[in-house]
Amino acid sequence: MNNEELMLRAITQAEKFKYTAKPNPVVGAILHNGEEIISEGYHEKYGDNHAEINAITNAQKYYGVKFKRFADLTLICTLEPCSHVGKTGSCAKKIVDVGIKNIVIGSIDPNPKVAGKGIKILKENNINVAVGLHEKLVKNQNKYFFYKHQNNKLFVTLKIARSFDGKSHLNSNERVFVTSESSRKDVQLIRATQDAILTGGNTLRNDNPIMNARVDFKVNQPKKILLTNKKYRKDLDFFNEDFLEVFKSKDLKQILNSLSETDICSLLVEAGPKLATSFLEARCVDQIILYTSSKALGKNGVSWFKEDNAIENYGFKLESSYKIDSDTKQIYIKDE
Ligand code: AOF
Ligand code: ZN
Repeated sequence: MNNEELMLRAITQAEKFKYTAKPNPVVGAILHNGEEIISEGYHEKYGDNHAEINAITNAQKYYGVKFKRFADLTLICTLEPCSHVGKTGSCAKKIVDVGIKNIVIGSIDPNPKVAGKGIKILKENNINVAVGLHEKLVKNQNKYFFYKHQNNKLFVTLKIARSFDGKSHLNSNERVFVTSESSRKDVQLIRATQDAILTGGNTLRNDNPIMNARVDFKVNQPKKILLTNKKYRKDLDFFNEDFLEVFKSKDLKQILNSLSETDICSLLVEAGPKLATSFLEARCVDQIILYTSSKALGKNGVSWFKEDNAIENYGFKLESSYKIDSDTKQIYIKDE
């Protein structure tokens, strides 16, 4: 197996941990001697060891058996080894300490805490470093992480579920399911991919939502954020251990800026028509996921938007369209 094949393997295997590593990137590392893989390591869970540390620890079991010196091995890393001491130690320093001399990296880490500093440490210690093998795949695999650090803001997705006649809910606030069970299951999968979910006081009061990802696999649950300047009950399920913060301000840009100081990269907005419209008007949305039911809510329904074609009016274009039972799911992205 050559470096390219092993990089593809590291990328593919790292993908398994995309729901548990987030909001961190998924990262894979493989140590090989040109003929065989000595060890592999992955960043399996947010807060746990980084990929390189796992690969080095796993290799140490074969020290003197499968290899004599780390200097005889090549390390494949999908992402630049970190320079900082975060929740665990610095990967670049560990690589220097064990004496690895050859490294192939997929992409530079865009996180300003690292961004080239890891590679600098490696080079200063006379390690051969090659960067850029399957860089695009690594960037795509960690889309939200790269978007955040390259644009200095979160990637914001707005979810809308509407009836055939463009309504969100009944004006009596009586709870009705607008879209099908399969569409609602799909929303759970979307939640599982996100670092945080934001909702407003009206949704909290009317629906009493838990706003977690109810899926049958392990997830580092999205952090929950509430936007309201009115009173709310604090004994609701929403305020469990994944609850992060309540914002009273109406300044959405400022709220998003303050969230981007945390390690959150992606945000799902699941709110009612008023807050959804505020996000769109403030141009704070990168993507809209729209579920449309085949059923109408009629004259007692509350409309999402004033005009039927509102999404295009906010500067979005249709990217893809799917059928879910009798509903449709459409993804809109910014028309730039
Ligand atoms: C690596 N290897 O496997 C990963 C890296 O909070 P911490 O200490 O876990 O650090 C998280 C940051 O480290 C993350 O934002 C990204 O810049 C980098 N991720 N780096 O060397 C890894 N997952
Ligand atoms: Zn690291």
